[in-house]
Amino acid sequence: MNFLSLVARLVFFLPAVSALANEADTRTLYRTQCAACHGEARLGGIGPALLPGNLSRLKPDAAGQVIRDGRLASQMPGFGETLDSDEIASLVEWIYRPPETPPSWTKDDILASQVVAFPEGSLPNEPLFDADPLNLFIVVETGDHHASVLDGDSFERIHRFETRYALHGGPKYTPDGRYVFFGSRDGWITKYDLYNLEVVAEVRAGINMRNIAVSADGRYVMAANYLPHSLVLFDAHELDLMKVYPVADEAGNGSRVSAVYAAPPRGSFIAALKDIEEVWEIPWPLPIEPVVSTGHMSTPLAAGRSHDTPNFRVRRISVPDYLDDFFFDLDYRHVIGASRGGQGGMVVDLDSGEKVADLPLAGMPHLGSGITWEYEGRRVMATPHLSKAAVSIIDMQDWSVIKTLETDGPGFFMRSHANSPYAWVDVFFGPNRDRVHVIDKASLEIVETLIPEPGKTAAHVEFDRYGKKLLLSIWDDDGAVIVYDGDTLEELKRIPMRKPSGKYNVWNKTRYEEGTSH
Ligand code: DHE
Repeated sequence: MNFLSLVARLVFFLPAVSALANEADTRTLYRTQCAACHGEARLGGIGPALLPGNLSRLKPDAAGQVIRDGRLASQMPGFGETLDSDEIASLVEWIYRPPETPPSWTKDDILASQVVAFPEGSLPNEPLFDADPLNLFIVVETGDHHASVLDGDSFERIHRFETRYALHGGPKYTPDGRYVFFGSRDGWITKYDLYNLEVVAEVRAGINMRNIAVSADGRYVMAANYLPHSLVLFDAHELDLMKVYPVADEAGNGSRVSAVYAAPPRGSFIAALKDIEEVWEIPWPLPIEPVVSTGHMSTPLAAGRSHDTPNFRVRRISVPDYLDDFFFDLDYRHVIGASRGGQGGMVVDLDSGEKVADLPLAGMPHLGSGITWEYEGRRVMATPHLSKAAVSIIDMQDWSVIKTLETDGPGFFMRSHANSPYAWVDVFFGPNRDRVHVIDKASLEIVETLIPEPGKTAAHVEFDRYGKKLLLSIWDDDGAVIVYDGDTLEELKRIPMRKPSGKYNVWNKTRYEEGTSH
C-alpha cells in the first residue's frame, strides 16, 4: 500500500471510528446521567421512557432544553452545569434513536407476571385490628418504597410494608374499602387486603405505567400505560387479564395514555391520551342496584349513561387539543382539560363530544389536583398552577374565572373536605416550598400560611373521613406526616416517615368526597 492510499484509507475510516467512540461515550453518558431514572434501556423508571415513539410531541431542540434546564413539575433536574452542549446534543440524538430491540410487553408477558398469593375467599373477612376500617389512611412513602396504614382516629400506625418500586398516582379502593390497588411507574398493579394486611395478588400491566382506575363496583381495574401504548383491563378479584386495548388513532398512530379514571355516574372508564386528540370512554357492565350512593353522588350509578357503546368497547371522543392533565365535574358530564404547552384549559361535554368553553388559565393549571365546593349557592372549582404562583377559582356554571389568588409559589396539590371551611394548597416549587396556604372557602382569601418545617417541602394534604383533622407531608427522606386540627389549624402530632408523598383516606376516596382526588 502506498502512502497516498494509506492516507485515503485512514480518512475513510476515521469518521466511522470516531462515530463509534462517540457512541460509546454517549452510552456511558446516558448510563451515568440518565439511566437511574429513565432505565438502562430507556424504558422508563421514575422518569418516563425515552424512545422515539414516546417523544413525538417533543422536538429535539426542546428535548435539549429539558436536559439543560430540567422539566417543570417533574423530578427532572437540569444538567446545564454538568454537561456541555456537545454532550447534551449527543444525548438528544441518542434518545431519538430507535432501540436495538423494540420493547414489547405482550399478553403472554402480562399473564406470566400474575401472582396470586391469596386466592379470593382464603383470608378472613374481618379486620385484624380495632380501628375504623373506613377511616384508615394509606400513606405512600416514596423515600424507601413503603406504605403505611394509619388509624384515622388515633393516628397510630397499624402497619408498614414494602411496595413496588416508585408508586405513582393515588391507590384506588374497592367500594367497601377492604382492598386497595397500587400502581407503580414500572407497570405493576398490587392488590392489597387492608383487613388482613397482605398483598393478595399482583400483575405487571406494562413497562412504563401512568396510573390505574377501579370501577365503581370494584370489579374491574384499568391500567393506563406510556409503554406500550395501551390500556389494560383486569378482573379485580385476582387480577386476571381481560383485555388489552392498543391505543392508537384510526390511522394507527399510537399514543401514550395521560391517565385513566373511573366515572361512576357514567358507568365507565375515561382515559385521556397524550399524543392523539381523543378521549376514550370504556363502559363497564351496569349493576342492577347502585353500589355507591353516599357523598355527593346522590344519583344512582351510571343513571346518566347517554351512549350505547357496548360494555368494554371504546367510544372515541375527539377533542380540540391533547389532554395532559384533566379533571371532571361532579356528575362526570364534563371533562376540564389542559395540554402542557397550551395557553389555557378547555371544557368538553362528554356526551356531545363538543367543547363548551375555553378556560383562560395560563401557567399550567394542575387540573388533576383540582377540588370543588359550594360558594354563594354555586359550585366552584379551584386549581393550583405549576408554573405560576396562583390558585384559580372557576365558576362551574359558566366556566368563568371568578378569582385568582396570589400564592408564595407554584403549587402541586390542593385539598379540602365538605365539612371543612378551608382549602389547603402547597407551594411545591421555588424558595417557599416549605409553606402551605390555607384558603377560606367562604371569602376566597388566604387566611393563614404555615411553615411546618423550615427548609423542607411541605405538600399534599388529606382529611380524615369527618373533615375535622388532616395529614400533611414533610416531603423529605427524613420526613414526617403532620396531623393538624382542621378548624384551629393547630399541629396535633408528627409521625416520622421516609419521604411521604400522597395520603389516601378510605372514606373520602370511596365516597368520592368533593375535596379530594378520585
Ligand atoms: Fe404525579 C397523581 C401525572 C409528577 C406525585 N400524577 C398523578 C396523576 C397523574 C399524574 C395523571 C393522577 C393519577 C391517579 O391518581 O390515578 N405526575 C404526573 C405527571 O405528568 C408529572 C408532572 C410528570 C411525571 O413524572 O409523570 C407528575 N407526581 C409527579 C411528581 O414528580 C411527584 C410530585 C412525585 C412522584 O412520586 O412522582 C408526583 N402524582 C403524585 C402523587 C399523586 C399523583 C402523590 C396522587 C395525588 C392524589 O392525591 O391523588
